[in-house]
Amino acid sequence: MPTVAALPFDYAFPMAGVALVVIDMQRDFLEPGGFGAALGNDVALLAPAVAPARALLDGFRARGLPIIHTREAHRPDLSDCPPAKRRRGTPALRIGDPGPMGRILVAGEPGSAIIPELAPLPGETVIDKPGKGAFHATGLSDILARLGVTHLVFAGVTTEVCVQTTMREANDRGFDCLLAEDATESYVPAFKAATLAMIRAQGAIVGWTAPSAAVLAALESA
Ligand code: TIU
Repeated sequence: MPTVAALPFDYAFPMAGVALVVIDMQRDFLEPGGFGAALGNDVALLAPAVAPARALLDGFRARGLPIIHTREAHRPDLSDCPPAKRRRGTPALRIGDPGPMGRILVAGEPGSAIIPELAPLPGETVIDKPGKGAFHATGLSDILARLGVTHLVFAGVTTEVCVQTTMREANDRGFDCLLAEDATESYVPAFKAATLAMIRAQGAIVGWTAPSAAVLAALESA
């Protein structure tokens, strides 16, 4: 089996059972004028994850391996947005409000799109999710079961919010999960570092972490 030099120890995965999950690499989080900026964040902090995420996409695409893209995006009528989520905090713009990239965090609006560099290709799965975790109120479990997937490699944003939540959901569902360290970013660098540490603590209590190059090296060895 291909084996990634990972922390806290090697991560082996079957080629027939691995998928790449790219979390929420949307204009709403990575560009000015979207949800991330409305919450008061410096969106430029997420940019370093783009090239490593693209390298992982290229590696999985070259081998015909399954790829799942997620978007945090609500229905236009906000029927899948809990009022508590919309009320939370004192953002400049709330979910559903009109902004420079269309309505904030609403499916089909320009801000909801995945950034062009990481745009899904035909045949790749795209999941709109109303929560931070990608398993909550989506068909992701069924999709992965149909594909026979047991091992998930994660990239995307933000590390401690949607990526970590989804990894924890996946871990509880029995998947072996690895987070590509350089293909994820946070608006709060200390939170990224803490998340990587807590994922792999206690003997991979949530999963593994490794540089994207180590994942690609394992794919190449297969
Ligand atoms: N605010 C923040 O860091 N993240 C989110 O709201 N969503 C995702 O992480 N995708």
